[in-house]
Amino acid sequence: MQEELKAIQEEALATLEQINDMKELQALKVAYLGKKGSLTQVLRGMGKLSPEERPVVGEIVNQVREAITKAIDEKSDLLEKAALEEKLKEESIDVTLPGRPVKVGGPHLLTKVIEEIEDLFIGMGYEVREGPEVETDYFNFEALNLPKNHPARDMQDSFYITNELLLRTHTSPVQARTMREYKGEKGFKMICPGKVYRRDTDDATHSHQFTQIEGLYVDKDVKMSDLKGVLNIFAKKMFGEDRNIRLRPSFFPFTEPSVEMDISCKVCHGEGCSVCKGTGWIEILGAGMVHPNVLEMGGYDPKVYSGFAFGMGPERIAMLKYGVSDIRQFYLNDNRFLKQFHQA
Ligand code: FA5
Repeated sequence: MQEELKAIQEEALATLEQINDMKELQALKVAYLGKKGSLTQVLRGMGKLSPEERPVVGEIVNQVREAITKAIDEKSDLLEKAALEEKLKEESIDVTLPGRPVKVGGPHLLTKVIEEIEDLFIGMGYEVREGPEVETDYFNFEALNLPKNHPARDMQDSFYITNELLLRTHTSPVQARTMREYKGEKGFKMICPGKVYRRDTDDATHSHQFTQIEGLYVDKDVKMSDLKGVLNIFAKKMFGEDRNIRLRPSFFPFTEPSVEMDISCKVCHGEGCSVCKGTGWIEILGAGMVHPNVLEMGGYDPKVYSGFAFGMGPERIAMLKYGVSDIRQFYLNDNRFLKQFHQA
């Protein structure tokens, strides 16, 4: 029986040598140590041994079982380690491989120009305000010295929602709203960027929806020369020190006197070319001294307070600054156009 046990041990260890995966190892464990395994079979035969032989053989059985168990455990450790190494090898990352490029977006050109203008005026002490795009007839027109049936209402064709509500045609209603908030008690400087809507036919320089930036400075003793100074700083910072500005008389019902501001043409520097239609100048905004009626309706005493206001179109400014020849490019979201300005 001792021989038989030794043979089982040798056979088990030899088989173990050949094993290369966990399944086979499990099968081997069952074949030798399981309920029906070879070692168990031998143990069953121990009943036939004499009482003296039993402890001796029992001890040998235990030794054989221990030896086989130990060898199986060692093999199991080895296989697990090998499997782990294999997995790590498969999942390893080659850090020297070039990375996949991540496409980086950027703000829309119009957003950049609006933010640039905002920064410029914030630097001169202006606060940035907002107003509703769906506006009342009162704030869009009446509070700006444009009573119902006033012929100047035709200057801005409107999208009416009801008799009293419309999509605002300009950012000027925010002038009236801000004056009412300050209740005529103190001076202030504000700008208001935002979307506006007009029944204009779309072409290279007109859109039915576009943006404006309104500016308003109300205080005691604000003069036309202050307006000229601020617009001059704005134009030079925005377009370059070598550019000149020109104010032409104009008409807006909410300012008196009213002006339009031209900037010297970037291409011909005032000589006259096709970009400026031969005039040497390009119009970029409307402005003027706040009309006394508008100050009064806003709660300010026009004998004590005065103010200037301006309204510009950031699309037109961006077109001039970056050489964009068609306003519709701003709204098409064509990435070939937009990405040219990500680094601008
Ligand atoms: C106004 O809207 C006045 N509210 C501006 C103003 C404010 C004057 C304060 C005095 C005091 P105007 O209609 O000219 O004015 O428009 C101002 C600017 O908006 C224009 O100079 C132009 O740059 C831009 N603009 C006007 N219509 C369009 C359009 N259809 N598409 C794109 N830009 C436009």
